[in-house]
Amino acid sequence: MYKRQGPDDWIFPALREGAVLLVRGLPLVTYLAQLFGSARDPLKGRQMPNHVASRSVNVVSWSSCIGTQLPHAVGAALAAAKLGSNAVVLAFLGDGATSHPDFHAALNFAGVFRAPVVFVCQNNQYAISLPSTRQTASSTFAEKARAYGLTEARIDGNDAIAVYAGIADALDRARGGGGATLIECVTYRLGAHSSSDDPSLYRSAAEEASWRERDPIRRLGRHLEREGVGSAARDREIDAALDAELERALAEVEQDPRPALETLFDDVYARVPWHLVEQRAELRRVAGSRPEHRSV
Ligand SMILES: Cc1ncc(C[n+]2csc(CCOP(=O)(O)OP(=O)(O)O)c2C)c(N)n1
Ligand SMILES: [Mg+2]
Repeated sequence: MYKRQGPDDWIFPALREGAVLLVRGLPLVTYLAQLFGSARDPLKGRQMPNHVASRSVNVVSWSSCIGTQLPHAVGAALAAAKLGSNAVVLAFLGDGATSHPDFHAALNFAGVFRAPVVFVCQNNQYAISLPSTRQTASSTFAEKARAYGLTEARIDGNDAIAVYAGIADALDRARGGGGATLIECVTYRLGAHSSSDDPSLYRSAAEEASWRERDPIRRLGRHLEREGVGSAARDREIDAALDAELERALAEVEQDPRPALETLFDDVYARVPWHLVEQRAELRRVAGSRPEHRSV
């Protein structure tokens, strides 16, 4: 049986792994508070709304600069090994990140120093509008592992069970001292890259339709149904329960105040230097005399 990820393991996400925080136990209201940047947001409203992160579940913030998380992940993995911890680091990237120098530096370090890290490349065929055939002349992304002495794996990314088994296998190998793995999960981005993207400008409806038939969620649903542990009725029940939970959490977080203005000065210095103490006091005076600047 494969071992699951442990609570001491770290996750360095790319653009599309937000749900992992909830899977690892972050309360939904905390997740939403970060989207809203409200007082309950552990990052105090300073991070981009969809860059949700939390130390409580060992998930670091992702960066808008594609690929920068990869050397950080290797550093964290090497640090864990040096400290004698059993922790392994799981680092995610898109196909687009493989052209960034950080990807190559990270894989090289991971190979040379046998870092306990697993790289998961979500090859969804496009980096915004650029197809993966223009991203690389290699026949696969997985084979790039070979040049750096990593184990390579290529998985059907629309097969949830294959993804689980492949990643669990690589985590076991890393934890057992067997070195790093680069996994390529072959999948497709059915939606737009972002709200400002129009995929109809660079890909055909027929291509989208062919991938829609392989929708991984419906595929897992069909599998569970065949195994006798799922059904369309059960899915509807789960959807309704989740919708209700989300509605409740949204209603609660919408009532939250904004972070207090003086929190602007928190978390940068262990001891706030004198000039910032002065500025904080000045801010309190100004905000106190101008209600529109008060935080609540
Ligand atoms: C270093 C860097 N270069 C360019 C960009 C602009 N950019 C934002 S997202 C993106 C595409 C990323 O593609 P991929 O890694 O495949 O992720 P996907 O959108 O498919 O999830 C690019 C080029 C950026 N954010 N950072
Ligand atoms: Mg991509």
